[in-house]
Amino acid sequence: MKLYHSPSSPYVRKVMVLLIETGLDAKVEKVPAPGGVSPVAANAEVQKKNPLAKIPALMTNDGDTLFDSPVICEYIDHLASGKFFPAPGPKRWTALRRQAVGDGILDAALLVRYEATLRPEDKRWSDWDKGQWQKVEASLGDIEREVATFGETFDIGTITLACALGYLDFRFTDRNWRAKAPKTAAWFDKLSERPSLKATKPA
Ligand SMILES: N[C@@H](CCC(=O)N[C@@H](CS)C(=O)NCC(=O)O)C(=O)O
Repeated sequence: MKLYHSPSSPYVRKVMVLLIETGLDAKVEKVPAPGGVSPVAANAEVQKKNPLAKIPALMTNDGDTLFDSPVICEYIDHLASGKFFPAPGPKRWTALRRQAVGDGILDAALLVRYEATLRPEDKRWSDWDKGQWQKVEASLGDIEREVATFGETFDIGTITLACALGYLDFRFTDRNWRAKAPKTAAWFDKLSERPSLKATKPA
């Protein structure tokens, strides 16, 4: 299998954590998207495999390409023991909801980053930044209210939340999310000691 990969992509990180946790890491060749990916200039190589021109994209041994990260993660989990996506029932709905919150934080944070790094300065719109960041903060508020119930749960939900928080640390240090969600920060710091998260921490 081959994975379009970038060490700074938080969605790729989800996939990498799953690969390491399931022991399948060595079976997947990591391929950098040549020249990188951008929402304003589709990467032609990646787009041959994923019409959305986004990473991660996983080329399977059957000749299919899977995307996006929730689909790839569930596929990897299926190839292994099926431990990180609970079977249909309350645990699964909770895990998938948490995955949606984590992915949603990332989607909003990435839009903020693209606005700040890609949009020409004279065309930037501060309401855009505010609107997207408000989603990040509301989501952090939800996690902060729920985090005491996480216990030792380590599934696709908590993995995604960890990748989202790691991305906020990586790209938005100045916004200091930790001050607004101290219980979440403590949970995240403990979870970050796990080898799969240490090995994939963006530098
Ligand atoms: N929903 C997708 C999001 C993937 C995504 O946005 N990846 C970024 C890199 S971190 C990307 O490829 N951006 C290029 C673009 O938006 O065209 C997933 O979960 O995999």
